[in-house]
Amino acid sequence: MGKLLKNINSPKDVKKLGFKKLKTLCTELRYEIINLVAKNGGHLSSNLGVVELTVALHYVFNSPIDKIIFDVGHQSYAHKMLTGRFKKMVSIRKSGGISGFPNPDESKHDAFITGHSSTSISIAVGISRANDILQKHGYVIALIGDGSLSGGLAYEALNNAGLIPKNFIVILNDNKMSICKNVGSMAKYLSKLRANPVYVKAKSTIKQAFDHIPVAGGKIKNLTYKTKTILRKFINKSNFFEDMGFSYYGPIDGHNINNLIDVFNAVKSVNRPVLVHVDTKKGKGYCFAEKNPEIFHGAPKFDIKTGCEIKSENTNFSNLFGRCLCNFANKDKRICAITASMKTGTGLLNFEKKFPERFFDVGIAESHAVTFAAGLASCGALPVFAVYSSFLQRSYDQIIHDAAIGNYKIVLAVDRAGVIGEDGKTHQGLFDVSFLNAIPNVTIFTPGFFDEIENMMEKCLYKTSGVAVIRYPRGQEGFKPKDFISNKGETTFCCFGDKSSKIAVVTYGRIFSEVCLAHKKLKKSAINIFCIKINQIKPIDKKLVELLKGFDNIFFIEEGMLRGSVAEHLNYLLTLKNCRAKILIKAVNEKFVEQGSVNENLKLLGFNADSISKFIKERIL
Ligand SMILES: Cc1ncc(C[n+]2csc(CCOP(=O)(O)OP(=O)(O)O)c2C)c(N)n1
Repeated sequence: MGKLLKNINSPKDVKKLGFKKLKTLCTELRYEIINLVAKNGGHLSSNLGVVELTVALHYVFNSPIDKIIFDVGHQSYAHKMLTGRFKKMVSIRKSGGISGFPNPDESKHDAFITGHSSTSISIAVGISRANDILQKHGYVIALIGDGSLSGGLAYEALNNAGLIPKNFIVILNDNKMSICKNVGSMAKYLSKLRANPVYVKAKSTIKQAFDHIPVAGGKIKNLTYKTKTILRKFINKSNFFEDMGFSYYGPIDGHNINNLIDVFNAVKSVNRPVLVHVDTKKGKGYCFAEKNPEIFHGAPKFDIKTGCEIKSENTNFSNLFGRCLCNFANKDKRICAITASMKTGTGLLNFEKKFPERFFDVGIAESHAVTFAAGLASCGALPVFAVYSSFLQRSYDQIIHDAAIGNYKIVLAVDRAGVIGEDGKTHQGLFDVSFLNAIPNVTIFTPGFFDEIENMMEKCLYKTSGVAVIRYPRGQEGFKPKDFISNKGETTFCCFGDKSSKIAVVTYGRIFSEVCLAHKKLKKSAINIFCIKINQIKPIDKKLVELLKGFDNIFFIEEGMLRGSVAEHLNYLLTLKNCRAKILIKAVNEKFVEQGSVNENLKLLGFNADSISKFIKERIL
């Protein structure tokens, strides 16, 4: 396989192919994408859905002069293969390898870095305006999914984009899915557009329709092929996108490459912003992904023949959190759960089944989720918003302005805290502690072991006021020494190791397991350390500061950013107490952490047992 692909070094080579060969190219791309994701894991369904779309874009437009911006960017594998990276794709998502998302450092054809959703139209508006100011030429094309169109940023951008005079194209890739089935009024509206009998039955030709479009220098004539697709504009003039200042075309069949090419060619000449509504199937061409696009949205390695995961995850923090929340919700009818399009990843599937009237999927709308939660709380409900650390970044002002200032009781269950592995720098969960640390009326709990979740959840729900945060990593708990007494997260901090030691090693969350392993290693070199695990990192218990005052060496190991860290704050509190200990902090400083497995990331950052013991050994007084 890959006969054509092997010879494609840039989009110029795509343009040389005839229509028949373009179809073969699509087949090759699908084959390669399936094989690649089966081996490396990655975003399968979304990539299979945009193969024809991507080929058509590179056939018609002229990247990198024309800029193609992929929203989220998880669907850019075919684009990468067509832009000189086919042979390097084996390294996708691996340490030092090709990114699973667009990355301008990797190729001039990746117009902009993406990873979080709903940014593409804003980016495109910026590029388009810059082109005007700097008198540069070229089309700007934003590719956005129907799921990402549930994010507020997309509407702010549409609001600005409607006035752009030309060369501005939004392609709405409508596969009816976010990660799960798409939700909300816009999803319903799109289904109405798709279900319109004109789309389904029309026999008109594109030529007939395009004859009416005002273009530079007259009307488009002589389009050569016939298709059932007709431009909806002429059948139903009133539609949301038209009202926002766009010329709307579609829906068109996103797997018919000839159609796509003709429509893209035609809209090039429209002197208004254009929105092309493309109907695609998530997982197209791989039966298991077509049947179950959600499982193959972000898939671990799998067996191609059976579609089964090679390594499935057992009990993990996310599903334990979900179970625990259900138990509390059984007893307390005020409790509701909120997700921003991540119900499976955050462990809320059972909650949805058991308490559908108290479950809210708000779409990819993290900012709204927090303010919505504050609104619920203001009237006596007890909302829990489960969200990945990285996506919580979207809600910063809402946490301060809408929840914390009013001291409303909302719970943030912050999943994927810490390094997250293969998705890389756009998805790392390394900032939440720093940005939450600055906000008054916020309490933060950090379980490192499964048996701590319940107590900490209870504290979040009933024993704190204001914004209560419980943050935990992806996956399993780490090493737990047999003689470690955790108090199941009841205390604000707990300890392990040699009480008479003058060396304290302070940490929280999963890194405590690495510190305990380092304790074992150091013991072999006759170095005894006292390990402290903080369970409540904000506010810090005064008793912890008193305890730490008695040590000669204090090491803080923190899987998060240095600035705004717990270590930085504890250091400050110790200075106020005239503590004379030598204090050293290991945290992430002034860098974005690249992709790699979690273990590779932890090692690279110096957070695994080997690095921690070395760090301590080399620096003790
Ligand atoms: C701000 C933000 N929240 C959540 C996510 C996680 N996420 C990645 S892809 C995706 C679904 C996107 O749906 P859509 O735009 O329709 O693209 P599709 O995968 O269906 O092609 C979600 C929720 C994200 N990337 N960014």
